[in-house]
Amino acid sequence: MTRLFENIRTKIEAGARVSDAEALALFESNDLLAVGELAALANRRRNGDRVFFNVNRHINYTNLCVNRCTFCAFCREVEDEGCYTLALNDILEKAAEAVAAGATEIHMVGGLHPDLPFDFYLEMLAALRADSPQLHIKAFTAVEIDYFAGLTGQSVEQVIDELRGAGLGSMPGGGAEIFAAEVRQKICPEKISGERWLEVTEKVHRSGLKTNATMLFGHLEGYGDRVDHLGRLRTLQDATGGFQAFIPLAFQPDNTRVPGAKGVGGADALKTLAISRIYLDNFDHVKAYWVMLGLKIAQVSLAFGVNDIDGTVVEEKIGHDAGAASPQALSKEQLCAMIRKAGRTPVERDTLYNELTVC
Ligand code: V47
Repeated sequence: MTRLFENIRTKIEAGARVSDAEALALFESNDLLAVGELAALANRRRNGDRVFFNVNRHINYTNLCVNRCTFCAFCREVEDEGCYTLALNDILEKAAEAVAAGATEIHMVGGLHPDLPFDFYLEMLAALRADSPQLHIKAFTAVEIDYFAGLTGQSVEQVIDELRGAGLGSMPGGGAEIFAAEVRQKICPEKISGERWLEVTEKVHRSGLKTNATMLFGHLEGYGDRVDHLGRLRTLQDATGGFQAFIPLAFQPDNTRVPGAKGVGGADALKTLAISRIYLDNFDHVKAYWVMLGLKIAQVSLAFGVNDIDGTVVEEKIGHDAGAASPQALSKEQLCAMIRKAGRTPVERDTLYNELTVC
């Protein structure tokens, strides 16, 4: 094991790439602190001691979804109690509240609604841009883009062009789940394949839009599936350079239908964040999404290679419907204090990682 850590340290110092076999060996290691130290080294060389956050607001415009992913506690069918679709005015009001609270971004995703036409999404973007031009709209995922292409009969490229024309600024990293087909088939059988997610994302990057990438972990996948997932992202990033941040999402099991899944422990969460930092040498940012990790693990992860702690969020449904114990919102001051108390320098950023203020 010591030899493994020495070899990886040498690679990090030389700017050389860690192999899949080495990443797997790190997952299989129980020396959490040694893994974390390597990740902290990789991050320090790239990002110094600064840690990013942003002031944002999530808006989930609908929870109606034609897919029935077993890991998802958020989605509903039309006849289900608790299903909703926000009216355009409500969406605009939430965005206006975000502006008043100093937000620079809205993060908008929703279910694959059975009936809403593509024009609804174009109108929503255009109205948001007209009403709140100072907000960057980060919305939809490769899953929605593929769905819109199917709805309209247009190519993925045409769909992206129209969304961009209406105000789309970038895309979050959701819908990636785990690419490995056998597990994907069990947790989201109707969702587009991992290959299709990567293909659509490549087209989004080629159109000039930045995206993030996620990995849902702690359900039925094994370490090999995680390494496979990271490997496919690293390969696509080599080709396009279009990913900004990688966000491992810790699975929340409540109200879901994944047999036997128990959720993610702190050690596994920290190890996964750390190995992501070590392996993804072509990603600038690894983000700890505090909603799924909890505040304490998110803060500790700053010593395990993480350099971004996401945002103020304000209203979160996907994780909380599945039992996330984190708060709904954090203030800018709380985020700054979390980062400062971990001995790091908090930097407010915008969606595209322009630095706004050090707090
Ligand atoms: O795509 C669904 C995941 C994602 C559960 O790009 C679950 O900046 C845990 O993608 N337990 C949506 N995770 C959230 C997302 C995201 C969040 C924050 C920042 C960014 C970004 C992206 O949440 C879904 C799915 O992978 N998810 N159900 C669950 N039970």
